[in-house]
Order: sequence, then C-alpha cells, then structure tokens
Amino acid sequence: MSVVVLTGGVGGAKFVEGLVQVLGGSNVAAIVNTGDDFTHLGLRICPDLDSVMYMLSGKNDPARGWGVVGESWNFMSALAEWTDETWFNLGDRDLALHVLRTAALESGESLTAFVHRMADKAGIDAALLPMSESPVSTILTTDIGILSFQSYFVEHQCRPSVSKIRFDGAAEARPGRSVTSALAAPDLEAVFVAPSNPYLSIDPILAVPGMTEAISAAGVPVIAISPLIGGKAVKGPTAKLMAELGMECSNSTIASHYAGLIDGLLIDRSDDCEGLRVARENTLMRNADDRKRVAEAALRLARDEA
Ligand code: GDP
Ligand code: FO1
Ligand code: CA
Repeated sequence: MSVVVLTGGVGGAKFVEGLVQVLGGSNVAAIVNTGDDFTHLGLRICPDLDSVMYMLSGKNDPARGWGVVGESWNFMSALAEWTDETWFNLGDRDLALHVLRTAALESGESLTAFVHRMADKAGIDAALLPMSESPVSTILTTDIGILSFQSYFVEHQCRPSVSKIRFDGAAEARPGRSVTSALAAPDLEAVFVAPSNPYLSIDPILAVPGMTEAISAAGVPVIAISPLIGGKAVKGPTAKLMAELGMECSNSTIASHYAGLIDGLLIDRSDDCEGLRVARENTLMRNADDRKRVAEAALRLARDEA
C-alpha cells in the first residue's frame, strides 16, 4: 500500500521521514511546495525540496533546521569581500545542489527529472515530487510593502506584519504528471497533509489548479497533522501569521482551513479539536523514534484504527 504526503520543508520533512521508516521509501510519494523557490545570485534555489532531500538522506542539519550538517561557509566569507548581498546564506556543501540544478534547468531538464536524479544519487527511494513544473512564487503583502517569500522569511526574519498572501504563477501551473499518477496509484491508501505551515507551505500546493480535485478523486482518507502544540507553532511564523490574518491560533482553525479536504486531524495529546475525526498523540518530533511514532499514529487514524 502506498501513501502521498503534501509537505513544506523542515517541519513536513520530519513527518515524511517517519512515513518512510514505517512504510519504506518506495511506498511514499511527497508532493513538495515550490512557492519558496527563487533565483538568487543567478542560482535556482528550491528550499523545501532540498529540506526534504537532506532529511531523507540524513544530510540535514537538525539544529539549524535547513541546509546540510557539517556545513562550511567559505563561499559566504568570500562573497562578503565583494558585495553586500549576503542576507541569504549559501553553505559550501549546499551550493553544489544549487549549481547543478541551475545548470540542469538551463539545459532543459525538468525540475521533476532533476530532483529524481539527485534523490536517486542520495539513495532516496521515496518519490520527491515538485508540486508543479512551472514556477509559483509566494508573495506577501506586509506593513513594509510587498515582499517575496525569502525576503520576508530570511531578509526580514518574518518580522513584518502580513495582511495577504498570494501565489503568483499558481493559476497557470498544473500538477506534474508524476503528481497525478501518485494520486491515482491503484494501491494508494491515504493522503497526508504534513504538519507544515498551512498558509505558506500547504496552500501553495493546494492553489495549483487540479490538485484538490486529484486528491478528492483518489477516494482515500485525507489526514492532516496539526503544526500546533498547545496553541503554539513548534517553530516558525505559523502562529504569528494566524494572529495577523485575524484567526484564532487553534486546531479548530486548522481544521476549518482544511475543511472539505481532510477527513481527520492528528493533534497533540495536550490539545482539543471539535468538528471532525481526531486522534491524539505526542506530535513533537525531536528524533527518529518521534517521527516514526507520529507517522504510525497518522496511519492508524487513516485506517480508522485510532
Ligand atoms: P518550512 O517549509 O521549512 O517552513 O517548514 P514546514 O512548513 O514544513 O513546517 C513548519 C511547521 O512545522 C511549523 O508550523 C511548525 O509548527 C511545524 N512543526 C515543526 N516541527 C514540528 C513537530 O515536531 N511537530 C509538529 N506537530 N509540528 C511541527
Ligand atoms: N533560512 C534562513 O533563515 N536563513 C538563511 O540564510 C537560509 C538560507 C537557505 C539556503 C538554502 C536553503 O535551501 C534554505 C535556506 N534557508 C534559510 C531556509 C529557507 O528560507 C526556507 O525557505 C525556510 O526554511 C522556509 O521553508
Ligand atoms: Ca517552506
């Protein structure tokens, strides 16, 4: 039996890795947000795809969250000798993937094919699927003006107050062929929505025309894992964004955000949520055992064994 999981970067990747532990990589397909992607210093950068790739290959830096463990920063030191454009940190080891991807895309290879080739090199059996081939850019309206995603997230450290989020290019995008075939797999048993940021990581995926239709057409349980524990995000701007967008920071808000899409929500043991099928588990993922536990609980909920 196979599963599909919709995911962003660091938070979602932990859940994807748990699913891989439980089911084996060949039974897991991850549809990954590309709304964070941008071109910086001529290099095409796909942070969420890379976060999932680094996590599944054991190359990720657990302390920093993003990037490669044991990273060195000689490139950044050299860059600073020539320019002030140093707000986005490109580690020496991480750089390899950006250089190869930029060259591959310029030579006409598709993003899906490039990711497949790199995942294969990294010994990853799971299918890592960009949500679409054509670029989609998350753009935020804030109190200091309109910001691209990385400018908001990294340059301004999520400090600006957000009043609107849009996904440029989404209307013209289509789910890739591997995305639709993963969702149409005859042995598909569930679709999961990872505990990623609903507004910045999952919404761009759902904004691709045809995506929600393909998920519904799969006819399998759709289960989300809440990114909130005790009314707070584990990391990142989810709770701050919810407040700025006028929402209560609760699992009920997450459930109503995904209404019509999900059949069940996995929440933390300490939490509550009304209005749909819920299961409780300790959902904090600090290590491999935690990731496995959360994946198993999500699978039990999908299988109605919870
Ligand atoms: P990003 O793309 O790197 O920002 O990462 P994601 O969007 O995939 O994940 C960010 C979200 O993951 C945040 O809202 C966190 O609250 C959530 N998150 C991170 N770690 C955990 C965890 O261990 N358990 C749960 N339940 N949520 C988590
Ligand atoms: N996040 C930061 O907070 N600061 C950085 O300098 C930074 C560099 C970076 C380089 C490559 C990469 O793949 C990710 C990087 N990230 C950095 C994370 C990135 O901003 C992600 O989009 C966020 O984690 C949200 O998903
Ligand atoms: Ca992201």
